[in-house]
Amino acid sequence: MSSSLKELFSEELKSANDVESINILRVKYLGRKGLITESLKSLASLSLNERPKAGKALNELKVFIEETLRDKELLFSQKVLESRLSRESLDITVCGKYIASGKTHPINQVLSEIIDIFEVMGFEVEEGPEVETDYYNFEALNIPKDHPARDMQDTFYISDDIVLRTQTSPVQIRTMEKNRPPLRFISPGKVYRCDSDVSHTPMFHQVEGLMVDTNINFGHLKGVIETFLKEFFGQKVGIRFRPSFFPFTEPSVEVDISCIICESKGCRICKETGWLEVLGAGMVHPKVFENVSYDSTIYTGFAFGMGVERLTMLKYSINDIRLFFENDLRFLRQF
Ligand code: 2U9
Repeated sequence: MSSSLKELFSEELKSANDVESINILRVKYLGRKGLITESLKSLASLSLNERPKAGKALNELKVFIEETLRDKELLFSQKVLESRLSRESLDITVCGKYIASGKTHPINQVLSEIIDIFEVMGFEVEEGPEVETDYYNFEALNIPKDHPARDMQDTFYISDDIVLRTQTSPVQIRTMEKNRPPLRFISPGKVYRCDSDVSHTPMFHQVEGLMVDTNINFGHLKGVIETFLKEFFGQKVGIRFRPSFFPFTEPSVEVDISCIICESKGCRICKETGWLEVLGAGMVHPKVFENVSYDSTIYTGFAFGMGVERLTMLKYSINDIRLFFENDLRFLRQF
């Protein structure tokens, strides 16, 4: 039985000339229903005398087939590898391929930095629509239709009643309408004004902030603004608050930092004053609280607003705001 099987195997092996056909032979002879396996099972039908001899011969054949197939498989896979190695080559002296990778725009980098600083002080982040109603952009903020403050912000009108928001303050109104105090959040985002020169673009970014609770006073405003400016411009920066006017805050202030370009010696950027205006702020006007049905005899709050492009220009000594939007990679790659 085993000698005829061995002959059959040797015959078939002659025509096996790749790894694939070796595997087919392995299944045919050694598989669960293979010839060797089946022959081993049929040993049971032999007489007790014949069984040991036939069993031994079959086991020897099994080992022979296993070893022969393993050797042949190794040989064929080596041949495949050798032929691949002779066909393919790798020149390790060739220069690598340059793969351009994108990165965050400087304005978004600074925006993230501003958000991080306020988040550490416990401020949440709120967002809202860029196309707004006249009510949320102006009326609710104590800027009625014929108010001169409307001329200060050259508005893009979509229709009589719909505008591109000129500030992110409408987000504060919407958030106050939906929640009750205490509130502490900032609203970063794009705003639009019909204006264009070295320091103005029709679209720019603002971060406004609001904190409302019982007993919030001007000291809280000063503390938060000073902490922010020192974190952003460095602990040594000088800070001053000047009285100002906004329809939505009373009292109102504008905040200056010591000129970081000339170290307060006087230069073109600070107009020889040694100071740079960086943001506006104030205590929320009682009219604004009335508009969102907050009792202004119980609640007080402070608000502030800043332009992200202006802060970025001061931080990195950039003299033309339009550079941010021209997408010149030589400029953008520097950040
Ligand atoms: C509510 C009440 C009050 C937000 C404020 C300013 C002062 C301010 C300017 C800075 C530079 C706009 O980007 S900029 O041109 N902003 O001076 N903004 S107080 O006051 C608010 C906001 C929302 C409900």
